[in-house]
Amino acid sequence: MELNVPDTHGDARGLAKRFPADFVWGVATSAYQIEGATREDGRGDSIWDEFCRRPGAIRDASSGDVACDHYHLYESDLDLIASLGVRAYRFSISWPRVQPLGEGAFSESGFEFYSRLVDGLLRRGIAPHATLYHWDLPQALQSQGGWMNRATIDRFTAYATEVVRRLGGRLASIATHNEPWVVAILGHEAGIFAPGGKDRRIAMQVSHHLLVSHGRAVQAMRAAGCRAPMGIVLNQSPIHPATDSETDHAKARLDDGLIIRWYMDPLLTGSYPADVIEHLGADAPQIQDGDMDAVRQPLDFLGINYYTRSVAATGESKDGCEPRREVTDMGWEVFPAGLSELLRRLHADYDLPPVYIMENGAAYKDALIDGRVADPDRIRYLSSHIAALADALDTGVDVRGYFVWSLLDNFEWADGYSKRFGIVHVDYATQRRTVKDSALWYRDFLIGS
Ligand code: IFM
Repeated sequence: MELNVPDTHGDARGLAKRFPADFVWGVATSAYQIEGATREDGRGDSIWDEFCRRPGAIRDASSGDVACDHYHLYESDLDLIASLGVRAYRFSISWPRVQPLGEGAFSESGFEFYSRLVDGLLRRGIAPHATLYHWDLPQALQSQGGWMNRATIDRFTAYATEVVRRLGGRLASIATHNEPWVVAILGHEAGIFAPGGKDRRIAMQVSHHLLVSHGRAVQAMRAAGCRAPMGIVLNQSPIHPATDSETDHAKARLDDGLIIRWYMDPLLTGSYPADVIEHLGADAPQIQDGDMDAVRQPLDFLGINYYTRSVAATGESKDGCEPRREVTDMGWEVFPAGLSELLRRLHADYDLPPVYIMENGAAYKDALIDGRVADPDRIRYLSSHIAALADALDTGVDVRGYFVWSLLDNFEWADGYSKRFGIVHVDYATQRRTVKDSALWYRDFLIGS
């Protein structure tokens, strides 16, 4: 399909040349956001199925019940990925699809789906990068306390071990968790994501259990003989003070502690940042003997999801008169320089394993007109972030891969279907996929790489 894509092709090929030939270029999705078929083949309920039933929880009162119907359309979706020249695909495994209750019996049909998916990818020359937990905890485990209950750590470890027993030899990489900050804070303190909790102490305990479960799962998967590279995926952004005031600087430092160092420090150095522990006081998590050693497992890679920077504002600067900046449909500022800044900072502060940008992308109000979606803003967003990534590489950061979020428009959590992140448009009434101009740009970019 040749469309009149804005003239960025030459640039795209030039940009591609800034990366090594073995750099991994991919697209990403997650199970609950695209699969649908939530009640098929014995899949158990997840906390997101339950959360979506709560009046007012999801902006358009929708759910992932049908989503992109990828569970049924996966073969043609894999053809689509191949047609874009993309050679790596990041997806997540739905825990309740392969183990409906989160403990006990595994589902043969659930595992068969992922087995077919992985084989389908390999047949097309696309490397399968799996994430074990992209937020869809089996509801049966939530009924026993969810991630607040230490027993969930053991359940997750058992689930991870079974995944590698069945699929491990065919996977290009395995990430334990996607964005544990989001799970802990948006899900257990802010209450805007499943399971909808609003308690900081619980949220911080959950963050600790997520990290311990990461480490224990990695230990168990390696002990089971799995040789696939293992890591974790963190959402991160540099945090800038809104003004030069002391209070804004202090807030930026604290937010940096709560969002970046709270995860990076234990994973890479084996302890939580002392300033954050002090700030949390009675809300600091309870840590058992051996926990921190478990968290700090050698990582084969670190996954980073980057969308925007964060701005820390206090007092008056909160409603300050910042000039209006360019934002996406999420209201997130377009700030590509933040990606290189973040990577350089992590590289300077930690002994990093190879880094993969596991998500980067943008939602825009796309319109399908006469079979075409012209999305020049997304093309600019992607190309400017990829250029920022090249800058980071130039300064010596060991980045090995980049995945666009997302392959398809999909269920954007509490925003339902109101936000479109895909480089492929989905008409939810017909499930028709239309390649957006940005996907064609990415294809061209990949041809140059
Ligand atoms: O859609 C999400 C994804 O599931 C996790 N990272 C951020 C994306 C955009 O909000």
